[in-house]
Amino acid sequence: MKKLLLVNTNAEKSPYPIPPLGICLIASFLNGHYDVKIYDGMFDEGRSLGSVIHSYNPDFIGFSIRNVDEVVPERSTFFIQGVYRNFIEPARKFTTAPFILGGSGYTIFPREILDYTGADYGIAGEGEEPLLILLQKLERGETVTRIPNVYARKGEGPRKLRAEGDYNLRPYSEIDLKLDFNPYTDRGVYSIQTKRGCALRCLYCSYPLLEGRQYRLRAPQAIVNEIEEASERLGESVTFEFVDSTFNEPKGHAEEICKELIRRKIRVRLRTMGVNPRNTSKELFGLMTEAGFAQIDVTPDSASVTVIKNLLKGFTIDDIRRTAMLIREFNFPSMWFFLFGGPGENRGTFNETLNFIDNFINPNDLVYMSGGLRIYPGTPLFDVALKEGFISDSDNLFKPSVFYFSKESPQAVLRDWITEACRDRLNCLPSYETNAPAEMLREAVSTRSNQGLTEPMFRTLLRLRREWKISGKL
Ligand code: B12
Repeated sequence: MKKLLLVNTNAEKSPYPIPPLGICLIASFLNGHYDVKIYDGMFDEGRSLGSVIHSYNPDFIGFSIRNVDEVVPERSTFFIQGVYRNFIEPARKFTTAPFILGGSGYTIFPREILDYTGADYGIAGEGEEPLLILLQKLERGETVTRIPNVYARKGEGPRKLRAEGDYNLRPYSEIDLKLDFNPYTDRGVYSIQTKRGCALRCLYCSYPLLEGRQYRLRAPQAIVNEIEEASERLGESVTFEFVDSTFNEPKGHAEEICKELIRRKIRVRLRTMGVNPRNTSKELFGLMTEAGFAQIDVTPDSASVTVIKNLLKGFTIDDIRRTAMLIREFNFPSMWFFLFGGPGENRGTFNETLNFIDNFINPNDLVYMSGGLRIYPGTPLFDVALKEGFISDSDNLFKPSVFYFSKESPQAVLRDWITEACRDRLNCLPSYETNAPAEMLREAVSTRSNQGLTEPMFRTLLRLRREWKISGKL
């Protein structure tokens, strides 16, 4: 059997180290077809990649590329540089095997990243089936053209990206059996995907491009089986995190997952990002509480009637208000995400959102405030930015600094508004300040273990932030 080495090139530890779900799913899928080994660069950061290649001697190497940049205008980290320098360039010294790229970051800039790294092939979007087809063709020495989702270094890209078939029948990731999960248990999570696809059409968002526009749901029973099996292996300390772009879309799926967890009395810690205000209800929040959700992220982006309409969010101000009231009623620790600077943003709309924060959000909950919308190719925002003359056809969007700001909220002005708003509100953080100081993080970790606190980390950090501000330490 031919050998495939899959390399996780993501070494980013903020906000916490994220286990490489994508390549673990691919490894499960290829089981029986190829001998697959995973090299996890999260903690080793490429240091022993050369010796792994030397001893394993793979026939093919796949590199997973998750992040391109931080999506924060004030930070210019360009992750692809590190991916090349720490993984791809050194690996080339040890082997002539074909290099195949994939991952969400790769999918946004497939041609650019192939050119930047000099790799042989790239797969945009879901990796499982296209990778199997590509490997089989390579093994047979056939020419690689027109495989869906596959880019070749030389030659055309695929005509049309397609989303794959029945996601429900896929084997589980079994992340902890594929790599050393111990370093992730500290602050990390076990990632679970409940579906693929996003049918929403938010102006700036890349998710539908990455996952397709059609929902492909996994059966609640399979999701709960996966959680149960992993929790039996890993014990109670692990938190399961749903990584769906939007957890509660389409309506009913999240409810069914919670019901299955409750019915089978699975007692685990759960958290999720991407609670969309559109389909929140008393029933959903009640079920999430009973199922064991310890924390949720809510992502309205704005609470201005004009801006949410312009961002094509598909929900109304009433949906956001109802969500905030439900969160207070159920006392759900929540992180809120607001994104300012979209089309139509001005001082008035900014104030509308601030009023919402003041009147509806629990002061013990965290509010992230970002300014500027990253412009990705293929999104409706790209067309708006082009039409407004904000970018031109020849601009290189691959650079980590291409953001949209409305005419009435340019970058410097918006930054002042956000800084001032956060100064007066201790639970609000600007996106360029979201990393807690190392000393605060250490104190939070020791307070939590001394006092046996099980509250979400952000609540402990918020309390410390208040204490440090009052005592003048911050
Ligand atoms: C969930 C999520 C988070 C969660 C992670 C929680 C967790 N437990 O994993 C949180 C909120 C913490 C987070 C944080 C960040 N995120 Co995030 N996140 C996502 C999201 C919504 C889903 C990722 C996921 O797990 N998908 C499910 C898995 C199964 O898919 P996958 O890994 O992509 O793998 C598939 C394919 O990509 C492919 N594939 C993967 N690897 C390989 C390798 C090969 C060889 C092949 C052939 C194929 C292949 O096949 C896989 C299976 O089909 C994506 C957007 C999206 N819809 O993809 C953004 C996304 C990945 N995040 C992004 C970013 C930027 C970040 C942050 C840097 C933001 C910040 N400033 O803090 C951090 C980085 C964190 C870190 N340590 O790396 C960007 C990355 C692109 C970019 N612009 O750089 C994305 C794409 C969102 C966006 N803006 O468009 N994120």
